[in-house]
Amino acid sequence: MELAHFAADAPPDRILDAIARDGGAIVEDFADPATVGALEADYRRALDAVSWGGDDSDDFFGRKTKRLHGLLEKSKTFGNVIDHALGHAMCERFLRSHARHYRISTGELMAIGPGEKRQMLHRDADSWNSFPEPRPEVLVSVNLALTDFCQENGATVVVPGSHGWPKGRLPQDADPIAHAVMPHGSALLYSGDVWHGGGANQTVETRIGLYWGYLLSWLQPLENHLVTNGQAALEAAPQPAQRLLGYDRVGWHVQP
Ligand SMILES: O=C(O)CCC(=O)C(=O)O
Repeated sequence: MELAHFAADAPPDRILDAIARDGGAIVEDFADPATVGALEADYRRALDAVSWGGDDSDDFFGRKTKRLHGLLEKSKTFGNVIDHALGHAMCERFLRSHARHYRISTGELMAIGPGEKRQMLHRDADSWNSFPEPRPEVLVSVNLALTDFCQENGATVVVPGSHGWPKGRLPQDADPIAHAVMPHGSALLYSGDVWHGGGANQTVETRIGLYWGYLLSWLQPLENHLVTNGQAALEAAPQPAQRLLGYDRVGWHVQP
């Protein structure tokens, strides 16, 4: 099974309809080559400084995976890429009926190294799991491929349609899965409710994905961006990025 693929200039509603139907879709050329090149160079430098697995190492976080946070401080290009028209369009469609604003919950660079096993399937929105059902959509996410993603090197595994499953239904081996196979510069856009996970990497190369998730503004982001990035990086960021990273005064006064 495959997720729908779109060119970056496809009508946004077609992309959003596919996400609503399948729980995820792939957009090619989501970021231009200069942006992808800058992000890759900055994060490869930062990746060299951390060890595989790290303190969080377990079957979920991965023993042959490297993860980075504080992504704005490590690359100012992060502040541009999160302010993406399709990211905003996803939020308008899936989040805005439940909130006046949305912001980034966490930015995470996920580098899946050679020999990494397939990650357990999970739903990102389960980080905010105390809602009565049916719960509103709380999170929509982007995983931007900084290297090519293929089935052999750990392309994200998605269970299409599973974002609509009732609470308590768990993925079974017989459920069809899709691998988010895509060239670098493409992005997997997906619902916080869709079951998914990192794929196994059976190659000798590292697969690098740049993740960020847009969250309803009245929920607690997983990352405290001021702590992970520091004030100087946030001060230097463009205003839309500051706002998305919670470095603004929204909420101090009533907005029309
Ligand atoms: O790296 C990926 O493809 C997805 C990983 C993931 O979903 C996670 O670590 O939460």
